[in-house]
Amino acid sequence: MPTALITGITGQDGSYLAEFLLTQGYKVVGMVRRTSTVNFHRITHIQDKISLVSGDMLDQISLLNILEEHRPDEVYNLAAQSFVQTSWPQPVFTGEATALGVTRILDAIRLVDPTIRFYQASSSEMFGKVKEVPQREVTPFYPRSPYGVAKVYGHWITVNYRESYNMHCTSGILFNHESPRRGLEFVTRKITHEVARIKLGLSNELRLGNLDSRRDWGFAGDYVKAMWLMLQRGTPEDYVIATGETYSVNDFLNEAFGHAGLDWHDYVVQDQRFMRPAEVDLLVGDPSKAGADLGWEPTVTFKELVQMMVDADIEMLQNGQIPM
Ligand code: NDP
Ligand code: GDR
Repeated sequence: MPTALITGITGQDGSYLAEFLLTQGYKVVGMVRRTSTVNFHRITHIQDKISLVSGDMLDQISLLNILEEHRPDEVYNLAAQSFVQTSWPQPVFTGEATALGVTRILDAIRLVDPTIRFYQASSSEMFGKVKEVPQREVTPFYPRSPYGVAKVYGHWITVNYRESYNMHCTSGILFNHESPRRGLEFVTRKITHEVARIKLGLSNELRLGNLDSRRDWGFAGDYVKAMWLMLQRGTPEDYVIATGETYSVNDFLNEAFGHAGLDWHDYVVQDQRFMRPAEVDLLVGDPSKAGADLGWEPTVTFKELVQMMVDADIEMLQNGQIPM
């Protein structure tokens, strides 16, 4: 039975990846950081099937000890300060967790067992002010936030360990992927959760920032499978994972409110607080290399994704559940 270590298992992707690896027969070890309140709501349903260990991307010793004790075959490094907007007021913390954290875990792997296969959660935010459309593995980076800069560091240190130490290190350049488990602060979930509240008479306003930015939105459940496929390759390489389609925040609003029988113009207010100091206007990925090498393709359309999220939020509120 192969063993996989997931950092960031309490996050959106960590929970889907853990579920997927269990179906593949893995022993799943998840690293969680100490918090004063337990935040295992995304993994409660599988908690008896996985092992949780305590560690932090800021603490090298904890990473070394976890690797020594559990000797994983594969490490999926999903842990990060992942909210772009927070990276401006917290640029140093973002760099510590999202950039230097990658070096900490890579070097711990090098010391404990350099044959461990490693996946790094790179991001389309690295393309930032895009240099070509659509973006491919070879498109130059131009990050537009401290988060994007930190991810570029994480990306290149992963490539560097692959080339310096001949380690099986892969960087997946994933475009935005969403689900009913998406954090409430990200624009898609913020919209679908508020649509549900408005529909149920609990709210009558949604305050947003830039409605014109365009993203390539896919379903998180599809994207974690691509992470695993990358580590099964004999030769480690980097891959863009995306749908190849782009929609604006406006389009998302139309679809989400429309699905609930509402008109977003009646509820949405633009608010300066949610505007960013620098914006990434347009992202759209070209996943053809992943299609050719990994046989990967997305299975959920934009419309299906939005409807899935709205339906899940309405159901969650109707059942009185705490939002994930
Ligand atoms: P989330 O924000 O949902 O999850 C982030 C995870 O990282 C959480 O489990 C969090 O723990 C953990 N974490 C944060 N800081 C630390 C730390 N110092 N030590 C240990 N754990 C820490 O992100 P997603 O699941 O959406 O994304 C997963 C990864 O993929 C991230 O690296 C993100 O940057 C990247 N990515 C995501 C994309 C997306 O569209 N979702 C696209 C491209 C890349 P806690 O629960 O305690 O906060
Ligand atoms: P992003 O996701 O920055 O692309 O990063 P987010 O959903 O936060 O923003 C997408 C776009 O929507 C605009 N926007 C708003 N965003 C938020 N959060 N809140 C608002 O009120 C709002 N109004 C408009 C933003 O300006 C932006 O243009 C996500 C994260 O998961 C990263 O970790 C990951 O690397 C990238 O996707 C790929």
